[in-house]
Amino acid sequence: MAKEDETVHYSGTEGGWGSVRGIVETGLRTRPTPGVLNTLRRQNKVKGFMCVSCAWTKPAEPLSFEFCENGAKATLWELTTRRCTPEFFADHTVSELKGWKDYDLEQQGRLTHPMRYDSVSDKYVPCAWEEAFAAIGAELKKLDPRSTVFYSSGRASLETSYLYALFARLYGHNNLPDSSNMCHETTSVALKKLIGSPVGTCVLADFDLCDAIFFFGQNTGSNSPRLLHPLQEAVKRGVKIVTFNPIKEKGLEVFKNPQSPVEMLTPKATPISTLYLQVKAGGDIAAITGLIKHVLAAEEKKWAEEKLHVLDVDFIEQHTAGFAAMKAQADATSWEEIEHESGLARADLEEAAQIYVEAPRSIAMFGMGLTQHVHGFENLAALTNLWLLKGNVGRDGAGISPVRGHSNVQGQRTVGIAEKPELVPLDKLAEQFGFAPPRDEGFNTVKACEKILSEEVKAFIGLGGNFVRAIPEREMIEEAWTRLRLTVQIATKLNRSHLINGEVAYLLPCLGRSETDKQATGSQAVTMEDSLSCIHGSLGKNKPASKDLKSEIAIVASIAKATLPPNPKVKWDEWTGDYAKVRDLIAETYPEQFHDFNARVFTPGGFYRGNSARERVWKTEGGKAHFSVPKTLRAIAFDDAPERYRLMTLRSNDQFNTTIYGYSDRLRGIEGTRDVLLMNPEDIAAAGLTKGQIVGLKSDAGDGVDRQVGGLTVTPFLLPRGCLGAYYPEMNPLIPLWYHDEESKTPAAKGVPVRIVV
Ligand SMILES: Nc1nc2c(c(=O)[nH]1)N[C@H]1C(S)=C(S)[C@@H](COP(=O)(O)OP(=O)(O)OC[C@H]3O[C@@H](n4cnc5c(=O)[nH]c(N)nc54)[C@H](O)[C@@H]3O)O[C@H]1N2
Ligand SMILES: Nc1nc2c(c(=O)[nH]1)N[C@H]1C(S)=C(S)[C@@H](COP(=O)(O)OP(=O)(O)OC[C@H]3O[C@@H](n4cnc5c(=O)[nH]c(N)nc54)[C@H](O)[C@@H]3O)O[C@H]1N2
Ligand SMILES: [Mo]
Repeated sequence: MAKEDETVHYSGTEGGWGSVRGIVETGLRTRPTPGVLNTLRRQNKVKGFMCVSCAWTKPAEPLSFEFCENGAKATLWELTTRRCTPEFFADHTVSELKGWKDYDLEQQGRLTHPMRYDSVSDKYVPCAWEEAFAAIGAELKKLDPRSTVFYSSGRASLETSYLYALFARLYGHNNLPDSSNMCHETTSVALKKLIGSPVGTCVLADFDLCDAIFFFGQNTGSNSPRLLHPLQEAVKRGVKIVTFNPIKEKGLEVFKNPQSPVEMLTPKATPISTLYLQVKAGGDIAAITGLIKHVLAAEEKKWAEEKLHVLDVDFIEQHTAGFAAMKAQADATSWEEIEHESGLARADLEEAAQIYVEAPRSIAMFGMGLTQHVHGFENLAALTNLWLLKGNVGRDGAGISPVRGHSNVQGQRTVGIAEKPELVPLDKLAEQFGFAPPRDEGFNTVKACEKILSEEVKAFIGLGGNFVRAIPEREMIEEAWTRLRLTVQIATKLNRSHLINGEVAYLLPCLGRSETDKQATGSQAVTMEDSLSCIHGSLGKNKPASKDLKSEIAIVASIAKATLPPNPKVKWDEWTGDYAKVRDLIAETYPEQFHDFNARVFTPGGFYRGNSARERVWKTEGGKAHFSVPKTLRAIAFDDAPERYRLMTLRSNDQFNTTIYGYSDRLRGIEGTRDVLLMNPEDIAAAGLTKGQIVGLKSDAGDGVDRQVGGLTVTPFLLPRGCLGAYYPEMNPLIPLWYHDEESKTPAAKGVPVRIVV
């Protein structure tokens, strides 16, 4: 491995003054409204508003500032005083705006008026809300419901999501892809199949009881920084943290708590990971198999010497199936193969495994580094194997804990945004609303893209998000997109997806979560579910960015009303007037989880909606937790070949998905640009390249399609050999649409086969 001083890196710590500066710089750029400090003080507190950044949980006893650098940036971004007005659209054609960078589009600020695309002038022109709803309703009525797609990004509240999904089903389809199809869908599919619950099994209290935490492919310092506080507390208690990540991410190395005067004013900082292993991209199945081999060897030894167990044999016996086959496979896998595939030394894997062996209670955490692979399912199956061995599921202080992305992405699934009809209580909906819900499987994100390419899809509604920027195969999709009959985007800020329009196109501006939402019965609260399955109320109090904004609920309900025939059980206006009534509907559909919903909205720390796997009730085929035999040791679906690299598409510390706040990836030491290609110095030399050289990348997926991105500066970086890093979403044109997890169809954005072009 190359040495750090030969590479670009950050020499500070996560948190500390750097994160304070990060917030201030975003503040200077977005020019937030006065009173922003009061808003930040209310962030993630009871009766406050819930952060629009990540989905990490909101504790019952919050810190005095329960927000992080990136949460503050997200709030400042929403509270900007900049406005993207009808005058702006009068000055620029849509074709001209297509030439702008994503950053510059969003920098125009908050959208203020409903706009209709006028193809004659190639401009967005203002239109009245009622006119927009009537026109969209008229278009939808003419279409076959199954030729339409209702997408959602993971930000909309439980109330909006429930009504949006209900609208789709009343209209006649299950085409409800959402951002989680590109994200933790692998988790939802794998954990459901293996332990019978699609979500994580931990609660916050588990972090106070565990003895070890293992991180796989999750960049806490940038993407869920508030999680660093419980981690820091855990480290202080002596908890061992082991990280598997091709990149040495700062947040998992050391943390300087920006809320601790002692740490801010002295050189003091908390080291986070006890052991940090730079696994090859796609090498986790092999690495985990190595850990399993060591655990099994430790069991044999302990039994031989002391007649005691390392494994939780009672748990395995009572609660699981498939142990013998899994063990046989691990025994048959050689250490040579494991070392080759993981890029890690046996001794290091044994050291990590010994921490697992010795820890009475362990938590596994993971993110996109496991889910966004062709064999992402196998990554999670391997991890589940390891966790079942010691009964680390369904026990206090232990568990499997995916770190979710968008602030309500998990909750949307909970209340019906799902293309899979079996995940939704359709009989209950039929009874509640007096209709026959569609029972056929709808489109997920990849399927929606395929059907847009084949022109079977005619209309697309986007409830937030930036679909054409977030998906793979961008260029092909953008081209097909213009053949859609109808595109409707509900958004807060202008982005690329708003510039690729169907024949009839509307851009509808909505309130942000931090803003007052006044309806017929007064100011409304909304709710969301965090990564640990706790539900929180959120109350916006800021003055809306424009008097012409509507809430997401009002927009969804108005489009639905303009589309559907009257139904006495479906009361769009009444629901829009009082969101508590929507919560009553949710409670009626999902009584086990949402009983007394309205009474519990502002429970400190949220209310826990429960998880069967935590109770060791396995809602799986056969009623047991499943060990499985990995199909492969490599999460990437192609062989090594000369000049072929594994590209990981990465988030910087200065973006939220496709929203680019700025050009500073401080925690990786990259400043002023996003057009970089991170590469091991030895690979740079071996490829005959030089630091600073401008190169391009070409997809090497072997399907004959030419996919290229150029203009990248070769940047020496501490990565395993053969792995490259570059930023998402800029690299998305390189990812074939068919390159996704086999089981869940999550695009494989972390192991893209590429070549370098000079
Ligand atoms: N500030 C900020 N916060 C965010 C977001 C944001 O963009 N900005 N996005 C939100 C969303 S929607 C999501 S889903 C989450 C995403 O948060 P994460 O799950 O952290 O996702 P990424 O940043 O894409 O990458 C995760 C890590 O995986 C590592 N990695 C890549 N390939 C592999 C591999 O094969 N094995 C292992 N072990 N590691 C690998 C990368 O080095 C990186 O550190 O964050 C959410 N929070
Ligand atoms: N190559 C590659 N591709 C990826 C990933 C990757 O790691 N690598 N990650 C994937 C992941 S994990 C995800 S989650 C997706 C993200 O995909 P999306 O969720 O579709 O994208 P975002 O960038 O989060 O959407 C940003 C837009 O949302 C709108 N918005 C913001 N706030 C609100 C609001 O309150 N209401 C409404 N209606 N709109 C709002 C704004 O207009 C903003 O421009 O991308 C995926 N794509
Ligand atoms: Mo995500």
